[in-house]
This record gives sequence, structure tokens and C-alpha cells, in this order.
Amino acid sequence: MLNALAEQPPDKILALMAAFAADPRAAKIDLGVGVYKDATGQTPVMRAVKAAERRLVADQTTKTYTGLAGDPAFAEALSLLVLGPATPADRLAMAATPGGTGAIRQGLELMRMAAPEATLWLSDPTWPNHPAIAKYLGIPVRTYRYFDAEAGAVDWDGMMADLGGAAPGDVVMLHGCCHNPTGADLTRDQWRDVAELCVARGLIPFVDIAYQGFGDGLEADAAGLRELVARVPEALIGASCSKNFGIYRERTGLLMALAPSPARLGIVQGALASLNRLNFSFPPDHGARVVQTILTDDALRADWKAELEAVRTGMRELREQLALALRERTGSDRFGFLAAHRGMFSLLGASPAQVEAMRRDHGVYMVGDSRTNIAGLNRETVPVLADAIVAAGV
Ligand code: PLP
Ligand code: TYF
Repeated sequence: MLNALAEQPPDKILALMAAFAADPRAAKIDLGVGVYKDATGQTPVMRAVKAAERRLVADQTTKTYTGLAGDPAFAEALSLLVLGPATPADRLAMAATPGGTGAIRQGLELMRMAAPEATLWLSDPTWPNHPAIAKYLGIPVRTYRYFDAEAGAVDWDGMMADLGGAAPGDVVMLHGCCHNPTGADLTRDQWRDVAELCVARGLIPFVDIAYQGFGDGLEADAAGLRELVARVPEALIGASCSKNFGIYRERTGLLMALAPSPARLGIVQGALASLNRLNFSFPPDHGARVVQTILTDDALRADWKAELEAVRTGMRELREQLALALRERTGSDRFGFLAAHRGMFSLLGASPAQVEAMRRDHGVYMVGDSRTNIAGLNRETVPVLADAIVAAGV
């Protein structure tokens, strides 16, 4: 049996992690995988997470199974963080998942179960796991224009034109904030227009929100998604706690499915629970319990928000510093988009050969499409990257 296996294509982002680890140069800089790093290059456990974990160790009395959809208290707390006080609870089915990736996977399985003929529309470009999971599940995929590389901004006209060609019942994947890999986000007005397009054409939005709190703040980053949820009859939302709680390896995520009416809620909730059972039975609990503990305790929540805010503003400052360093070196504002973008990533606009040259000559590691993890920088390495960008002729 196993002799029949073909080699699987590697995940380019994860392959880059291995190449970086194998590079013996001391001055190498990792701008690859989307993990937050502080000025010393560490990915620390957040203070509130440590405190919640200590509390769990002391107080938890059982580790028996939860429910197939995880603990409803976690789902409620996280859905409130994402969707805010206007959360339509009587229409919202929810299931905890192994990370945000698990929420994407379970959401796409739900789509295939409910609408096997529907097409999934993905932004061009998008996070590589979106098309990879859809392909694995046999879901037809089309792309919509999203990024104007010349302008370093959203190609709004192209996006609306392409989505205008989607058929009723098709699913449109959107990044809630901090678009991966471009860093270019929709404005609040544009979110409203997307919502109206979905309503007019009968499209179902699937919002992947993995970086809430990394862009303009916890509330601002979810504002567009909330505009959408207030307007559409149906939606899927996949939320990840990996980045904003820094609990990457705990695999903590939530799939939310907005049902068209309260009467359909039970059926949708049953489908989510069933899909969890068919894939892995019960979702991981530890990270979910930590998140719930933090979100429902005033002191822990305040401390978590303060630490997240410092992370966010640190990344904003690095963006400003890099844009300034490039303005000084090029005498132009060609890289001004770096300061306008949000979240961890921006596409520099370098060719694969230029990306390779930066790696070879300067030990700067970024993804082949020139996606750069801004959080991998610090005050000392910003000028090194700026020099590398100029030397490579980007
Ligand atoms: N969606 C996007 C766009 C991402 O960049 C990520 C990665 O962090 C995820 C989802 C899910 O991540 P995780 O499965 O680690 O929660
Ligand atoms: O895009 C990134 O770098 C993060 C981390 O298969 C990641 O989202 C990368 C690849 C992957 C899972 C997570």
C-alpha cells in the first residue's frame, strides 16, 4: 500500500523555516513563517496565558471529554470577541477546531456537504493552505483579483468585477484583517459593498480572521466583518487564537456558521458537531480553556489586551522605520505602502531571483513571493533589510 504513495508538495513557508535553521550564518534574519517575534527574536508566552495556565493547573478537576463542538463557554467568549455585542446568537452555530486551519478545513467540509456544486472564490494571492485544502476536498476554486502590485494596494475594481461573475450559492473567502500575504485590507465601506454584493448575488462569505488585534486594534480589525455579518443571511467565520494569544502549538480555533434563520440553527449546529466527530471527535481543549479564562476575567483580559496592544504598536513602528529607511536609500516613496499595510505581512514586490539574492548575499529569509514578516525585524535589522532590498535592485 505505502509503496503507492506519491511525494506530496511541501508547504513553501514551512520549508523555508528548515532552510533558515540550516543556515550557519550568525547574522541571518528570519522574515518567513508568520510567527510574532519580539525585539530579541523570541516568541514569548503572553503574561495572561501563563497566569491562566497556572490557574488551570491549580483548579481544573477533570480532563474528561468536553462536547464534540468543544466547551460552549469558549465559543461564546471568542464569538463575542470577534463579532462583538451585536452577535446574532440565535443564528450562530459554533464549534471549536484545532487552530484556525481546522476552522477553514471544517468550514470547507460544511460547504461541500451543503453545496457540493458550489465554487470557492479565493483572493489572488491568498494563504497557500486555502487552495491546498480546497483542492484536497475536491472543491472547485476560482480566484478574484485582489492586489494591485504596482500600487501596493487592494485592486478594488478588479475584485468587484471578478466577484460580479460568481454564481448564486458560491462561497467567497475573505481575510478578516491583516491580509496574508499582501498586508492590504478592505476599508469599512468596501466591506459594506462586499456585503451588498453577497446579498444581491446570493454569495456566501467565508471570513478567515487569524490576526485580530494585529492591525488597527481588536475592535477596528473586526469592524468590517461585523458590517458583513449584520447584513448577510448566511456566513462562515473561521477564527484563530494562534497569533493574538500567542498559543500557536495549542491549536485553538473556532468555526462559526451564521444560519439563515433561528429555525435552522439546530441543524447547522448538528452538522458542525458531526463534522468534528468524523474528523477527530473532540477538539483540543487546553488552549480554548486558556482563552476562555482570559476573556472572562477582567484582570487577565486587561493584561492580555495591554500586551497585545504593545505587540501591535511594535509592528506598526517597524513598518514606519522600514518605509523611512527605504525612502532615505531610494529617494522615493516607492515603499510607502509598507507603512500603510497592516499586520505581519507585506509583499515587497521582489522577483524570485531578487528574493534568492537577498537570502544568498545578506542572509535575509522571506517567502519566494517576497512576503516579508515585519515582526521578524528589530531596530538593528531594519537597515540590514533596507540595504539588502536596495542591493538586490528591488
Ligand atoms: N488563516 C490565515 C490567513 C493564516 O495566516 C493562518 C496562520 O496563522 C491561519 C488561518 C491559521 O493558523 P492556525 O491554524 O495556526 O491557527
Ligand atoms: O502564513 C504563515 O506563515 C502562518 C503560519 O501550513 C503557517 O499562517 C504557515 C503554513 C502553514 C500553517 C501555518
